[in-house]
Amino acid sequence: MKITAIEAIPFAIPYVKPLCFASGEVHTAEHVLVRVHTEDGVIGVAEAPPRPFTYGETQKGIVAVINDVFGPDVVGLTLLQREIIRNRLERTIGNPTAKSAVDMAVWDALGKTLEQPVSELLGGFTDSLRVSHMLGFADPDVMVAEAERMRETYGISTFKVKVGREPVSLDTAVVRALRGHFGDKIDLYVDGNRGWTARESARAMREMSDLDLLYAEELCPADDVLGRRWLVDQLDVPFIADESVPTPADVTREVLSGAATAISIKTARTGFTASQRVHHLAEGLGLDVVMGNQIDGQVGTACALTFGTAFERTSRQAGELSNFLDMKDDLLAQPLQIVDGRLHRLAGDGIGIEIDPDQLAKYRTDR
Ligand code: MUC
Ligand code: MG
Repeated sequence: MKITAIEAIPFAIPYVKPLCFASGEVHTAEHVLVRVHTEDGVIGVAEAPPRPFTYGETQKGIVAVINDVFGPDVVGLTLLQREIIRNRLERTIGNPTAKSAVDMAVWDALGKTLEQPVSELLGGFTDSLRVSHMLGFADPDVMVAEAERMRETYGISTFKVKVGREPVSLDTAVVRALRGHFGDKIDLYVDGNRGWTARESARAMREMSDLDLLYAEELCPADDVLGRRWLVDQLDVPFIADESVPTPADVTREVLSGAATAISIKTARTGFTASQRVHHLAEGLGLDVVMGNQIDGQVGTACALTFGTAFERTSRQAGELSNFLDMKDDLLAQPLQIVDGRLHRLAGDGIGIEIDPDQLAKYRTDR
């Protein structure tokens, strides 16, 4: 079970259409495939999606930090020494997606070595999740048409609408159009990616108070400390902390200060090891959690599915597991299939995915 090498392979797959939101936009999945090799010939895989506008990581930076820092930290340890691995990776405060991809590739290698699915090693609660789809910025009729297509083609009926533009009526009009078109056939929540001030957020939430929203996510910056508490205090829906809680300690700080009342768990950001801690913390505090999407490809989505199916609390709400559908292509030998609005756990050991070598050769950018 000894880890002998870690590879960080950059690849680029274009999107059919860009995903735009208050903090940035994504046109191409310029991700990093991480492969952990063991002395037994097992290879664990995971992917790191750099989000420079959120965490400051870039594709080149992820490759460099894995090759120069995290790889040497981890090579020579065994797959069972995950707390030592975590301890060494956590010496670095930043680089959340690079650390998480290494952590999840180690878990994948462990599952493959033990011939067990990682979802069962983590908790094994259920075998599928309801899927929630993220709708990026667009005009109301375009958003309604996309939601209609997602419902008809994949049976998806939960939508997270990106908001945070000025004036707030640009976004509230979209949410109103979706509710008007679908009535109570869909569930809706909104994510501002810190685009509004606390005052704008309060105004927008008042304008949408008749639209039966499930949640509001990261509408204004957590650094607007008192404004954010003022906002969260007046809402009658849970307020999800996403990019303001990259570590379990951030969850404690934000929740105990009244700046959030629910948590987005993103395996791209906290891997499996730290996501377990975030989950347990949320359970102890009695908070809702949503399996979030760091605009993951199919490898990353399989990781979110693995974690989300492991626990009762992570499988209560629809998980954000569908934005890989906007990519032109992907790396998996067996593409993920959303059927009747659900994604089912994969049959194989580990995370349950297999990388198609021809697809990797086609999209990797280091050769
Ligand atoms: C989300 O939930 O915010 C957009 C930016 C990011 O960091 O993640 C995505 C989705
Ligand atoms: Mg978010």
